[in-house]
Amino acid sequence: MTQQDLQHIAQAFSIKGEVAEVKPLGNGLINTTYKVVTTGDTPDYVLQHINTAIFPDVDMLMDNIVKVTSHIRGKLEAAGTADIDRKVLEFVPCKDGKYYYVYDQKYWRVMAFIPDTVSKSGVTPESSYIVGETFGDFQAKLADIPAQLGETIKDFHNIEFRLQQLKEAIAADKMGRLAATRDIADEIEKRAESMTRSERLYREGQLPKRICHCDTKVDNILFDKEDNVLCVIDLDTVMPSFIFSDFGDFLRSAANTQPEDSPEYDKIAFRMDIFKAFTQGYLKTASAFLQPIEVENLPYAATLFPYMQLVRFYADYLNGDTYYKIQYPEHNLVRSRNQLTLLQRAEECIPEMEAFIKEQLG
Ligand code: GN1
Ligand code: MG
Repeated sequence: MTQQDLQHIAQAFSIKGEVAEVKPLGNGLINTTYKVVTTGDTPDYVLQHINTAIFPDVDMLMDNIVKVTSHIRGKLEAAGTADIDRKVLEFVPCKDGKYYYVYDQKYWRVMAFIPDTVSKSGVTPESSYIVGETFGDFQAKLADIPAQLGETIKDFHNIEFRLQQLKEAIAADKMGRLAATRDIADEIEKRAESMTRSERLYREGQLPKRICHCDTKVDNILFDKEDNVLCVIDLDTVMPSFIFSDFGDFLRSAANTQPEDSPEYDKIAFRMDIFKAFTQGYLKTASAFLQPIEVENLPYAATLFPYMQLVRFYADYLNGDTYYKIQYPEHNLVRSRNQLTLLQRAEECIPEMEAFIKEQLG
């Protein structure tokens, strides 16, 4: 893309002011991001190329995002919140009213740039508390959204679907990798009944789906320079799911003492200090809307996500590594054994998790 192309794309949106320059911004792994600098004192913008290999339905994607950001904005306005433009993302439509622009067969979108922000990464009990509080608040604000949202990645966190994919991978055993790793298949099978309970409860009408973020981590929060939370970002995976998605997937990565592809399985522990800090923050903002069945199943959620990731990594290993990028031939096998170990360590903590939640709710 030349500078001229990028400026042309930016001008297709209803932005204020004249574009002076479009320059690279950040280092996202999925979408490519630029900053649109305007001349004079008009606001700046963020221009993003949408990765349609992962998010093929751009109409659904942008429709979800606009519904969610508008609903949150309405809540902030009703509460008389100050500085609303810093507390929720604002997407800018094109001159034809659509929230994306197609150029050279690529899909682009624009949002307002929020100046003077700080991003964080890494895991501490303090940051985990903030992540819990912030994403609990995000779910709380969206708990009464009247609009229907679509699944931007269909069946993304549906464990029955993931087990079905694994079943097919086992039946095909394309690479002949099953025999030597059968212990993993057995560990998965032995838990299949108990791990699919969320989907059963949903079918029985006992467990709701709500609007979840589905990529809960501190990197997806913008802070101001005084370390106050401004807003949640990276809304592509915002979709209907069980609240377990935001709760469990955060802990899957944050509470593991090792990276998810570490082969040092004996060093893997489930960090209860992270669980406690995160859960405390989460319950502070989410307990007002959570139903008892959701709260009761939070420890289950903490085991469901290592389990689901185990199923996904192992299926990909059996299929010949077609989904997750690998650096060496056994990479997905190592990831699988890592997640299996994390699952076992998390299972051992369930009584302590239950006691902690009970204590929190008094
Ligand atoms: C993928 O691309 P990344 O790392 O943000 C995957 C997640 C998995 C994660 C495991 C769209 O996320 O669901 O938990 O890898 N995202 C997709 O590392 O499949
Ligand atoms: Mg991600």
